[in-house]
Amino acid sequence: MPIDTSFIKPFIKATEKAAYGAYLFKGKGDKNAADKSAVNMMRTELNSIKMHGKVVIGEGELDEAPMLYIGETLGKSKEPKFDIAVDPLEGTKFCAQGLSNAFAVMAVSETGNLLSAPDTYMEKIVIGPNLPKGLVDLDYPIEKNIDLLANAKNVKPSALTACVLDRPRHSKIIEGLKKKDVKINFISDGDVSGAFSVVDSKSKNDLYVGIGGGPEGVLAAAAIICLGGQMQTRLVLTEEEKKRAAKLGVKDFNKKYSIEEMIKGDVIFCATAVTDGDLIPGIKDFDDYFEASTLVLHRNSNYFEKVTNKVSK
Ligand code: VTB
Repeated sequence: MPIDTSFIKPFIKATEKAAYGAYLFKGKGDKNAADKSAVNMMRTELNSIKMHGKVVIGEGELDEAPMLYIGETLGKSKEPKFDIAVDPLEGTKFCAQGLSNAFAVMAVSETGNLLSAPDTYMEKIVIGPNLPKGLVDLDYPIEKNIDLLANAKNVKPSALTACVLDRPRHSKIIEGLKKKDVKINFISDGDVSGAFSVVDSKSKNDLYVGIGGGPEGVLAAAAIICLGGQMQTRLVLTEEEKKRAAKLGVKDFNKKYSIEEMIKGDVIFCATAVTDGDLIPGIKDFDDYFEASTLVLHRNSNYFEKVTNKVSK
């Protein structure tokens, strides 16, 4: 069953409010305060919606997060039932340092349709739409993935650009990309927007690859699937984390997930910019209202808009 489009507006409001909450701490050097404020605002807003929402991706488990923890139920009625993935402040460092690309992000599906990824690392590889299914694979050497992608796009590897989180753990990937003369667009943080950049028509990235957060992987997948992109992921788990993953229902710790296995059925995705982003401008503050810009996607209705609203405080 698709999600009724009447829910789009209230969900946008939730990320708008979260973004404003974080914005109040923009450039103040305190990422925890910014995150807490975003969490608070988003939770209040979600609780005012006529739904029964369950947090499946959130701030952590109950013992580590008092609000928007995994399993928390939100909303003020018993129906309809939704699963909700939230990252009230994606890019806490960006916000605290007043840098671009901090967002409040959320995805909503019907019950059971979002992968319950634990808060651990996740390997990710993302390519855009209109490419053969299963073209690239996490188990192929990066050089092979580049050759396959270049071939499918009918260009030379040197014409491709890959987006990679700038981390020492990616040295092998970076080495391979350099060998193939692929251009690299390094990002310091924020791999939801990094992954999304591959499916946004304005962006020049052909590939997103590397290890980032698991929850961020599911959120990015929600947006990417709406635009027909492909994504493959695999959790990266320590022995301790395997126990946590098992509690969330993960049986095969080495499983490679396709995007269809991460996001089943219909989904709504909203991301409101806190600070100016590559795709949309950040919060603008006025006396009794603020202006917020949000990327909104709804899989079932093929809806993709960049929405700017004046929101009263
Ligand atoms: C990742 C990435 C996020 O933080 O979780 C990263 O998915 C943390 O990675 O988008 P490190 O542990 O290597 O710092 C973000 O970039 C921002 O929350």
